[in-house]
Amino acid sequence: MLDKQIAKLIDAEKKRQKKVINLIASENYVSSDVLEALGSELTNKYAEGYPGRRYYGGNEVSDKVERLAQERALALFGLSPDVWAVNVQPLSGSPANLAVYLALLPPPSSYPVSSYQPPKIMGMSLSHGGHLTHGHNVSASGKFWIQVPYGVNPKTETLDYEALRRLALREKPAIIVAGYTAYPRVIDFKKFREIADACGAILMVDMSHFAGLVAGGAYPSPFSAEGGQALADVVTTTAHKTLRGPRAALIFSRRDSRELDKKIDKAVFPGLQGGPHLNQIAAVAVAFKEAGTPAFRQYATQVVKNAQALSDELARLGWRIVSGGTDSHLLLVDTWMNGKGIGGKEASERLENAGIIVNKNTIPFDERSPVEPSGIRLGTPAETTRGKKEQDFREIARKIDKVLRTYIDTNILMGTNDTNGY
Ligand code: DSN
Repeated sequence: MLDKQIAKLIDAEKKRQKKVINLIASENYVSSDVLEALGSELTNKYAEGYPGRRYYGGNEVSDKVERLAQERALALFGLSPDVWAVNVQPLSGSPANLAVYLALLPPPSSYPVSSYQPPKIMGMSLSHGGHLTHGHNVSASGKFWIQVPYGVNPKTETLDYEALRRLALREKPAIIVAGYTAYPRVIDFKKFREIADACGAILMVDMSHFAGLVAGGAYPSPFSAEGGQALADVVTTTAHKTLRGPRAALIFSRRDSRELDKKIDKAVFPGLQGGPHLNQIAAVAVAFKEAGTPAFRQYATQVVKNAQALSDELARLGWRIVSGGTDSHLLLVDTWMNGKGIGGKEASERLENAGIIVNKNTIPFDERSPVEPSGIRLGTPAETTRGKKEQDFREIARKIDKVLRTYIDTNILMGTNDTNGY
């Protein structure tokens, strides 16, 4: 590369990634084929529109790339193109979710001004593990529409489907969103389907975090239940988390008389985006071919086993694991433990100094703030890609324990256990 400054920074980041233990639950390491597709000449091309319906000439290759990505996306999740459509153009997860709302929730202009009530999006609160785009008021999803927030049961720290049903029947949301960024347990999509049917809502599943586990058969499918029962109406996902692809997102929608797919296509382009990033779409196609292999199935199973080993060992060492464990690629550790431990911010900083990268995270019913929360979120996808197994994760748990205990013991000795301003 002629640009030495950027070359140096890329090299520094490459070295940093190699050196650390990466436990960020939403990160992964892509293959060199994915990188090659991302860095290809496809980045030079404008292809506004959809295959066969572009606004620029010269798109015969673009059409093939996009169609191949669509075919592979449907095949990866065992979906028939007669039943499901997929849009592979969203640039990332937040715009994908926004496109769904834009497509399916009636805009103010369709009502007389005096009678307009913004439609409701029922989504999990950020502090319980939801995502900003599930209706939080700092995101466009909570500014243009109204969030009906839900959370977990205070005792079990897991979803309480009866409480969800009552809330949905009372609030009558237009869309119910399932699928979270910091919820370690499996989601009962059948129960969500029943709740959505009971209140007439569209069921949207944001499977960004666990999509790779679904593809690898290590987590329940949000598309349909065993026996073929239809579950979600719309499924969004990013490609770069457990799916181990490039930064990108996709929207799957059920084909029926509601024409969800047509509305979603229009919302993505021209509603929200211009030209698709073809290099990114090609890289998605590459990643999805990789994710369809037996090796990826083994990877997905190992990701979950590793998270369980990490969780069990931390629990054995005395740490409180939110909900008592994990069924997925991530776990939440209550490091604060009512003031007897260490705040999440401090914990993540101490761990980073020791070469272990995690993120601070609120825990359900957190009494501290999102900037100084009570916990940390740990995930196993990235280190599992590097070949780590259960014994490696038990070792990582012991390292985490040692770093955090050293800090706590030092501060208790100094009588300054609480350094987070509480
Ligand atoms: N930032 C992602 C995560 O870490 O979960 C979600 O967008």
